[in-house]
Amino acid sequence: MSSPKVSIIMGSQSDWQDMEHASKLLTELGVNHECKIISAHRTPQRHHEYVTTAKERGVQVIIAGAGMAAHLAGVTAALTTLPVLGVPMKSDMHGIDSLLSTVQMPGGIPVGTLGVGKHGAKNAALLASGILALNDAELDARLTQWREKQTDNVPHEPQTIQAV
Ligand code: RP5
Repeated sequence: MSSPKVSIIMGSQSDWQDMEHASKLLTELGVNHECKIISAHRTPQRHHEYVTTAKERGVQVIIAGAGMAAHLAGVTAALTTLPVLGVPMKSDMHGIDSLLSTVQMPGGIPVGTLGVGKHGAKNAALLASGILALNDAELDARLTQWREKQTDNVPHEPQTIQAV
Protein backbone atom coordinates (compact mmCIF):
# COMPACT_ATOMS: atom_id res chain seq x y z
CA MET A 1 0.00 0.00 0.00
CA SER A 2 1.39 3.42 -0.95
CA SER A 3 1.62 6.20 1.62
CA PRO A 4 -1.48 8.38 2.17
CA LYS A 5 -1.78 11.16 -0.44
CA VAL A 6 -4.52 13.01 1.42
CA SER A 7 -4.50 13.79 5.09
CA ILE A 8 -7.77 14.53 6.88
CA ILE A 9 -7.23 16.26 10.20
CA MET A 10 -9.86 17.52 12.61
CA GLY A 11 -9.81 19.37 15.90
CA SER A 12 -11.97 16.99 17.88
CA GLN A 13 -13.69 13.62 17.92
CA SER A 14 -16.93 15.62 17.71
CA ASP A 15 -15.96 16.69 14.15
CA TRP A 16 -15.81 13.10 12.89
CA GLN A 17 -19.55 12.78 12.25
CA ASP A 18 -19.12 15.31 9.43
CA MET A 19 -15.50 14.66 8.44
CA GLU A 20 -16.27 10.96 8.03
CA HIS A 21 -18.09 11.90 4.81
CA ALA A 22 -14.77 13.12 3.34
CA SER A 23 -13.10 9.85 4.26
CA LYS A 24 -15.94 7.74 2.84
CA LEU A 25 -15.81 9.60 -0.47
CA LEU A 26 -12.03 9.32 -0.76
CA THR A 27 -12.35 5.58 -0.12
CA GLU A 28 -15.04 5.35 -2.82
CA LEU A 29 -12.70 7.11 -5.26
CA GLY A 30 -9.76 4.89 -4.32
CA VAL A 31 -7.68 7.70 -2.81
CA ASN A 32 -5.30 6.55 -0.11
CA HIS A 33 -5.72 8.79 2.92
CA GLU A 34 -5.40 8.96 6.68
CA CYS A 35 -7.58 10.57 9.35
CA LYS A 36 -6.21 12.13 12.54
CA ILE A 37 -7.53 14.15 15.45
CA ILE A 38 -5.07 17.00 15.81
CA SER A 39 -5.93 20.27 17.49
CA ALA A 40 -4.00 23.48 16.91
CA HIS A 41 -4.68 24.59 20.48
CA ARG A 42 -5.17 21.34 22.47
CA THR A 43 -2.29 19.40 20.88
CA PRO A 44 -0.08 22.11 19.36
CA GLN A 45 3.12 20.05 19.42
CA ARG A 46 1.46 17.02 17.82
CA HIS A 47 0.04 19.37 15.19
CA HIS A 48 3.40 21.00 14.43
CA GLU A 49 5.22 17.66 14.11
CA TYR A 50 2.49 16.15 11.93
CA VAL A 51 2.14 19.04 9.51
CA THR A 52 5.84 19.84 9.10
CA THR A 53 6.59 16.21 8.14
CA ALA A 54 3.50 15.65 5.97
CA LYS A 55 5.10 16.50 2.62
CA GLU A 56 8.11 14.22 3.13
CA ARG A 57 5.71 11.39 4.03
CA GLY A 58 4.03 11.76 0.63
CA VAL A 59 0.93 13.74 1.61
CA GLN A 60 -0.14 16.04 -1.26
CA VAL A 61 -3.31 17.67 0.08
CA ILE A 62 -4.45 18.34 3.65
CA ILE A 63 -8.14 18.64 4.55
CA ALA A 64 -8.64 20.35 7.91
CA GLY A 65 -12.00 20.37 9.67
CA ALA A 66 -12.55 22.51 12.76
CA GLY A 67 -15.27 24.45 14.51
CA MET A 68 -15.86 27.62 16.52
CA ALA A 69 -12.68 29.81 16.54
CA ALA A 70 -11.52 27.48 13.79
CA HIS A 71 -7.82 28.21 13.34
CA LEU A 72 -6.75 24.62 12.48
CA ALA A 73 -6.73 25.07 8.70
CA GLY A 74 -5.00 28.45 8.88
CA VAL A 75 -2.27 27.34 11.27
CA THR A 76 -1.79 24.20 9.17
CA ALA A 77 -1.42 26.28 6.01
CA ALA A 78 1.14 28.46 7.81
CA LEU A 79 3.36 25.41 8.39
CA THR A 80 3.35 23.89 4.89
CA THR A 81 3.11 24.83 1.23
CA LEU A 82 0.83 21.84 0.57
CA PRO A 83 -2.68 22.84 -0.49
CA VAL A 84 -4.89 23.07 2.61
CA LEU A 85 -8.66 22.72 2.28
CA GLY A 86 -10.62 24.00 5.28
CA VAL A 87 -13.98 22.60 6.32
CA PRO A 88 -15.86 24.71 8.90
CA MET A 89 -17.73 22.57 11.43
CA LYS A 90 -21.22 23.20 12.78
CA SER A 91 -21.35 24.96 16.13
CA ASP A 92 -23.71 26.69 18.56
CA MET A 93 -23.64 29.56 16.04
CA HIS A 94 -24.65 27.23 13.17
CA GLY A 95 -21.07 27.20 11.92
CA ILE A 96 -20.98 30.90 11.01
CA ASP A 97 -18.12 31.40 13.49
CA SER A 98 -16.24 28.42 12.04
CA LEU A 99 -16.86 29.56 8.46
CA LEU A 100 -15.60 33.10 9.02
CA SER A 101 -12.60 31.91 11.04
CA THR A 102 -11.60 29.49 8.28
CA VAL A 103 -12.32 31.59 5.22
CA GLN A 104 -11.01 34.99 6.31
CA MET A 105 -7.30 34.28 6.08
CA PRO A 106 -5.18 37.39 5.62
CA GLY A 107 -3.42 37.44 2.24
CA GLY A 108 -0.25 35.33 2.17
CA ILE A 109 -1.41 32.07 3.72
CA PRO A 110 -4.23 30.55 1.66
CA VAL A 111 -6.89 28.16 2.89
CA GLY A 112 -9.29 26.84 0.26
CA THR A 113 -12.50 26.95 2.27
CA LEU A 114 -15.48 24.69 1.61
CA GLY A 115 -19.02 24.83 2.99
CA VAL A 116 -20.05 24.09 6.56
CA GLY A 117 -20.40 20.52 7.79
CA LYS A 118 -20.87 17.31 5.85
CA HIS A 119 -21.43 18.96 2.47
CA GLY A 120 -18.18 20.87 2.85
CA ALA A 121 -16.43 17.65 3.89
CA LYS A 122 -17.71 15.84 0.79
CA ASN A 123 -16.68 18.69 -1.48
CA ALA A 124 -13.24 18.83 0.14
CA ALA A 125 -12.77 15.17 -0.75
CA LEU A 126 -13.88 15.82 -4.34
CA LEU A 127 -11.63 18.87 -4.63
CA ALA A 128 -8.65 17.01 -3.17
CA SER A 129 -9.29 14.20 -5.68
CA GLY A 130 -9.46 16.71 -8.51
CA ILE A 131 -6.09 18.16 -7.48
CA LEU A 132 -4.50 14.69 -7.37
CA ALA A 133 -6.19 13.73 -10.65
CA LEU A 134 -4.18 16.38 -12.48
CA ASN A 135 -1.30 13.90 -12.31
CA ASP A 136 -3.26 10.64 -12.13
CA ALA A 137 -5.25 9.70 -15.23
CA GLU A 138 -6.87 6.67 -13.54
CA LEU A 139 -8.17 8.78 -10.69
CA ASP A 140 -9.39 11.36 -13.19
CA ALA A 141 -11.39 8.60 -14.92
CA ARG A 142 -12.88 7.45 -11.60
CA LEU A 143 -13.80 11.03 -10.73
CA THR A 144 -15.47 11.53 -14.12
CA GLN A 145 -17.38 8.27 -13.64
CA TRP A 146 -18.49 9.39 -10.15
CA ARG A 147 -19.85 12.61 -11.62
CA GLU A 148 -21.68 10.73 -14.39
CA LYS A 149 -23.28 8.40 -11.84
CA GLN A 150 -24.39 11.41 -9.79
CA THR A 151 -26.00 12.92 -12.90
CA ASP A 152 -27.72 9.63 -13.77
CA ASN A 153 -29.17 9.43 -10.25
CA VAL A 154 -31.08 12.72 -10.55
CA PRO A 155 -34.73 11.87 -11.38
CA HIS A 156 -36.53 13.81 -14.09
CA GLU A 157 -39.76 14.11 -12.07
CA PRO A 158 -40.30 14.59 -8.33
CA GLN A 159 -41.69 11.60 -6.47
CA THR A 160 -44.39 11.94 -3.81
CA ILE A 161 -43.09 10.58 -0.53
CA GLN A 162 -45.80 8.56 1.23
CA ALA A 163 -46.43 9.67 4.81
CA VAL A 164 -46.32 6.79 7.33
C1 RP5 B 1 -12.80 22.77 17.81
O1 RP5 B 1 -13.72 22.97 18.84
C2 RP5 B 1 -13.14 21.43 17.24
O2 RP5 B 1 -12.74 21.38 15.90
C3 RP5 B 1 -14.62 21.30 17.42
O3 RP5 B 1 -15.34 21.62 16.26
C4 RP5 B 1 -14.92 22.34 18.49
C5 RP5 B 1 -15.54 21.75 19.75
O4 RP5 B 1 -14.73 20.69 20.22
P1 RP5 B 1 -15.23 19.70 21.35
O5 RP5 B 1 -15.51 20.54 22.57
O6 RP5 B 1 -16.49 19.03 20.82
O7 RP5 B 1 -14.12 18.71 21.57
O8 RP5 B 1 -11.50 22.80 18.28
